[in-house]
Amino acid sequence: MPFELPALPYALDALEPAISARTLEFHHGKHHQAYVTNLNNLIKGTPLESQSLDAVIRQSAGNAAQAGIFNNAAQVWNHSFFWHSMKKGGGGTIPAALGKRLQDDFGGVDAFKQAFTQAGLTQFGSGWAWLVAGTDGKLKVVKTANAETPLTTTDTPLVVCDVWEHAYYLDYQNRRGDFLKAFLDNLIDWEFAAANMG
Ligand code: MN3
Repeated sequence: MPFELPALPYALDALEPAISARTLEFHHGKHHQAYVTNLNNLIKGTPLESQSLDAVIRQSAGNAAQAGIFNNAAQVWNHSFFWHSMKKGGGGTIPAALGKRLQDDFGGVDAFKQAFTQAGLTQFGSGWAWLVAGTDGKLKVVKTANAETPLTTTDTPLVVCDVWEHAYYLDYQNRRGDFLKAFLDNLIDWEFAAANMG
């Protein structure tokens, strides 16, 4: 059964003004859809067709002959995770358990935001900024290039921000830092991040 574009967990205009309906329309309806379509075309008639998305990502990772499959599969997964990393009225109260971890592992919410912003700003070219939990249980910020995803590592992703230009260019032009500030202050779904701590 081919993979399908998951519906957005909110209306196209739900994240305005931080992210416009026009950006979401293109980002979800065109970019995310294209990754789904490309993936389905690439795995058609192969054994990967019957695998889960996670399995396709893990099996194609690091295999140069399957770079196209990996890139599209990982981008399908990363974008679905990104939509759920945000909500209307996000950036509010942090669940106590997560707040304590941010305090213990970063020195506080502001220090976390600074580290996350720095990761997003210094990801040269296209990529992603993530809050993850390591196998030692400690929270940390990582950045990945292009389609790379913590799914292929031992880290557990908690929340992500897409820093590809298509994520913010219509609303912020070249101002990636302003987009990251809006993500952290007005969009981030702390409950989603906390739930992913397990
Ligand atoms: Mn994107």
